Amino acid sequence: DTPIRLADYRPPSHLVDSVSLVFRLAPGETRVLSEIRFRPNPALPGRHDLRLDGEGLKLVSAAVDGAPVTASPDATGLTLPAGSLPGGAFTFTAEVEIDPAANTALEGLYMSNGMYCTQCEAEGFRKITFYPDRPDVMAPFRVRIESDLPVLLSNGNEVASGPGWAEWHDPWPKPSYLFALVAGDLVAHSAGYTTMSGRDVALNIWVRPGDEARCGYAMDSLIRSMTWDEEVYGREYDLDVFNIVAVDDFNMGAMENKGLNIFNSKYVLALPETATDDDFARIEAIIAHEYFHNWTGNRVTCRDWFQLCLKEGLTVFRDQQFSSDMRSAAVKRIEDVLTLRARQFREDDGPLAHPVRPEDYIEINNFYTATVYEKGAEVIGMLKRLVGDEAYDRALDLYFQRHDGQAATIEDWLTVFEDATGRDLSQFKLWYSEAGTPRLKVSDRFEAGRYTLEFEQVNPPTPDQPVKRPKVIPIAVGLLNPNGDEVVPTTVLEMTEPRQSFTFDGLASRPVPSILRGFSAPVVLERETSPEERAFLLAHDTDPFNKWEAGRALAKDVLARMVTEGAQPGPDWLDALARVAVDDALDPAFRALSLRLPGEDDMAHTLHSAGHVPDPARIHAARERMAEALAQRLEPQLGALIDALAEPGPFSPEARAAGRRALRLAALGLVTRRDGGARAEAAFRAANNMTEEVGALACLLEIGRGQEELGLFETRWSRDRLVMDKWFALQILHAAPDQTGATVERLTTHPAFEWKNPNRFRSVIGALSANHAGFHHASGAGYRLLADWLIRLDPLNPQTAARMSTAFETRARYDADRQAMMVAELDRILAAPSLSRDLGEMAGRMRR
Ligand code: DPP
Ligand code: ZN
Repeated sequence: DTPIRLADYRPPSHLVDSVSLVFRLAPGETRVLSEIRFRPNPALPGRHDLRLDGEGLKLVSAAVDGAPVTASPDATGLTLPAGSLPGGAFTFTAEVEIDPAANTALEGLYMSNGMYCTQCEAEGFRKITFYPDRPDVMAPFRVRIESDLPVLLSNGNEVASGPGWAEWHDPWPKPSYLFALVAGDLVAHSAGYTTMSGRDVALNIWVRPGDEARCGYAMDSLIRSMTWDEEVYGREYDLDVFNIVAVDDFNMGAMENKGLNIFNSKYVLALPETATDDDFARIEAIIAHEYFHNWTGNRVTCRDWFQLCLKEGLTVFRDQQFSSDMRSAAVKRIEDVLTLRARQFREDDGPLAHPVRPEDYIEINNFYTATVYEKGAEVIGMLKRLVGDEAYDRALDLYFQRHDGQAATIEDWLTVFEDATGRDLSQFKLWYSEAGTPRLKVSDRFEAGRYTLEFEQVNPPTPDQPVKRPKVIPIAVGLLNPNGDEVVPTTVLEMTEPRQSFTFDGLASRPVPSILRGFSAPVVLERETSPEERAFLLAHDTDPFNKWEAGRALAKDVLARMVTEGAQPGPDWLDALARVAVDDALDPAFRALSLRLPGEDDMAHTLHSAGHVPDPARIHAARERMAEALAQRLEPQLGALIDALAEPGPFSPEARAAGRRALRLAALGLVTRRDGGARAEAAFRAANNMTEEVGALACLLEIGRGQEELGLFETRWSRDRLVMDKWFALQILHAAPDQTGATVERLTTHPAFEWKNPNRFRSVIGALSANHAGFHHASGAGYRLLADWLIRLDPLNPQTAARMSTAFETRARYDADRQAMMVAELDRILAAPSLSRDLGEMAGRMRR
């Protein structure tokens, strides 16, 4: 498979003025009739062949202006030679047959539990009909659906319907990846919304009968998203109806198809008894994310797939802003940084590292990554920090004004900021073109009232990018007096050189610096700091992110010494954490995050970066000892803490109540290590919501108990797919390292292990790779199991198989034996007889 390169981009030979489609739905043989109005692209003089993408289509007939097409399709499409085309505009018509019932890849038109559904991003539309399936070809679509199913949906507004058919018209020109169609026996949870200019919009969340009572939180999130986008970005919705459909079989989280968002049902359906607080938070964020795409993605789309971060980075940034406004901004920031480090820093550190805007790919589906999404959002956060909030708002207004209706590039995006602010962003642009996480080294000195911070940035090499240039790094800094008062409030230093110093004058004594406040840039801060200084910042920093970070760094230092030197956790860390745990002046959610110990994968990464070869079993054992020590230290306070945090009254999914539950469960986890599980068993039985039910069960599983509760849980929830996903995942996530493989083997023979369902597959096989010590067990059983299942899934669903193969991306951290076993598994994958392009590219890159 040959790579596609950004440098090879060519504008389309023809533009599309309108598309009209008819779908005659039948599970095994759906007919798709298309009528596409083309005209030569005026930007390209001369006459050109027209290449139409098409894969797996049975061509029944095709014509240009009524004259039959004589060319025949190849494996990836159909070429209409220039000589066979009229000089001006013309109409291409085609009839093709497709087989949605046989579509297990869940890309294009497929079936899920008797319902028809589409997923066209990135290149699924070519599995529906012949078309220039590229985002820079935009057109209005008219769609007629013929089927006996009661609900027939497509993009835009419904214009007519009758028994067995419906017609939809989407007036907004869109690329084919935003096309969607749904047909099924569905019911709607409906509401209305009046936009800022007074237009009424019908809102519907379509689900299977029986699920309509579970849509309330998603609908509420949608309405809050619509309001927020009007208030904060001045963006109004632009159709008469906004439809969301929940589907059980879906490769990703959700999809922003114009006017018809399609969601993985786990990000729509929620009741307090079935969904955890984390589920509620994710539903809110993803509903917002897809809705926000209506402007950042749909109205302004991407010229080509290399520009994916143009819509994804910006839309993640917007959904993060939204969640911060709805919840605690400090807690949201900490959670986002935890995710960034766990996924993106890890990716940047291994063979899959790539720039936020990649320069080549083999399969674009492999680039829906933490780097494009999460680092893409960080880059926008930095831009906003550098230009300031007011200039950011002006730039965004200009962006929408200038590029509405266009397929744009990162260059367009940065030019908007340059024009709005007068800044030169050529150095800043390196954040888009160079992979890797910069290291920021800091040293400081104090003399005669002058405090100097000296920074050095090191930009390590990544695959294919041996040499890097210095980045623009916004470093938010505050200074504290030794008595804990802030003497210099947060100031953003703009670093542009490899080494750079910044001075602060007029200080009475040597200050304590709080550096990279709010995690102002996605870099690794390297600074030799004493435990005392970390404890001081944990107690006194006014920046909540750095306050948490100080505790985190302290915990990681302690854990690292426990792993490498067999040390015991010292009183410094235990005392500092104990103070935070019972400090009622602090937000419970913040306290819960502070009590969360560093993850084992994170520790393996940290130890490897510090020059050690991480031993997963030792890391696991040390982390266990750390939890025991904390439980022992806090034991006298835990009971009272748990009782004080009990939530009287009905369940509320709001952040305040969720934070109290999080702290309560953190305390319960510690108590369980002391009381043998008595309190957790009682909490499990008393739970009236899924957060506490699953939280108490996890506490028990952590100490090797909970078998009886697992049985009760299974009996109670065996008919609920989403809840059963949790049941599968929990047992594997909390299995002891030498039990993980056996637990996976047992659960994969469970009758409810429907491995073709991506959620269920992820809940078992994804949980395997998320159990660090279990997956990296010295026997190699974890590696073997993962490879077995990837090889099995790949021929059916290459996208999900490829996504889950990234468990092997950390290979280089480990010892020679483990590396050899991982290599052997990657080789076995690469030798699989029907290896997909998706998994082939991933395994190939990880094998290098
Ligand atoms: N464009 C989709 C999203 O990120 C892909 N899953 O929202
Ligand atoms: Zn998105």
